[in-house]
Amino acid sequence: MSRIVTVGAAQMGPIQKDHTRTEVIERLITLLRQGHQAGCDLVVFPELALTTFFPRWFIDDITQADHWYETEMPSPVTQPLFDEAKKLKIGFCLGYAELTTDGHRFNTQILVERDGSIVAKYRKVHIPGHEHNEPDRPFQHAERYYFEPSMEGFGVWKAFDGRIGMMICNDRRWPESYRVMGLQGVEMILCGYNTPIHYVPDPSQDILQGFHNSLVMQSGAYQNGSWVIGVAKGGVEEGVDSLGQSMIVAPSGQIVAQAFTTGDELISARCDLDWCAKYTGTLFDFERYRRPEVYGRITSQRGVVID
Ligand code: CDT
Repeated sequence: MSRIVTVGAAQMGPIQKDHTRTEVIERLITLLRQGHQAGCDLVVFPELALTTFFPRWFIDDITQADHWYETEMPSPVTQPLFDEAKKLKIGFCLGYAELTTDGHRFNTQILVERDGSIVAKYRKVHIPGHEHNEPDRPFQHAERYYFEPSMEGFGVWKAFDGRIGMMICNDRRWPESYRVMGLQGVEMILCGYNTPIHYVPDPSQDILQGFHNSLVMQSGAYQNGSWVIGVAKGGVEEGVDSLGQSMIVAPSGQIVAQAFTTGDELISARCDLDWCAKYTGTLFDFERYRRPEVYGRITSQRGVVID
């Protein structure tokens, strides 16, 4: 038996500050059409796919940043993407900045089914970077100023004839993200990212960005017997170079498709969701082999405690 979902990882090149939403939506629709040509059931777009990565600038009055956020989804400007996807019978996953009616700001990703219905909304859990202006940096990574962390955590939803989970960028570096979804039987995890090559707090990590990216997604896939779809917004955006290397990772931990540019590029793979059971039914049979009785520290403490 096999349950095949053909997935497109729709990597994007940079979105500069003066690019309009309408221009960006046109690019997304082009990628969606490429996905249709490749026979995709689902196309995954990056984190903050509608705008430039605005947390690289700090502003004292956050309301001056409201224009980077979406207050409704779909909206008049994003509706053409929903319409085209429905017409092509392709689902999609889209990352964007969300401003709620009661004033909360989240880094959000939605999952849309082939019939155009929004089946799930995920809000980023692990918010990296800093809260305050750090003027000595070459660029800011003030996500902790612009977004509050989700209190909803990691869900898994029935969609695309399988069990689909989502995470966003920095979430992929944390094994807990994958495991919480693994414990809900996840079969495919969708993850958009914006990863600057230059890591200001420790530049020795710059050369390792690609290695760390594949390291975490390949191990997360393998250790939880899940497909992982990692999708970048790469290239030089407003002077900041960001990692491409979007990839589709099998439950074996193997990379089955990978982007070779840092621009708009669609890669795809036929993902057999039944392949997950080869891992979750053997080495990673959680019910048989996990030892939650000795994992208490994982949820009872946050930082390191030295006895
Ligand atoms: N967007 C995002 O989460 N980027 C982070 C950069 C970490 S450095 C502040 C990432 O983990 O790739």
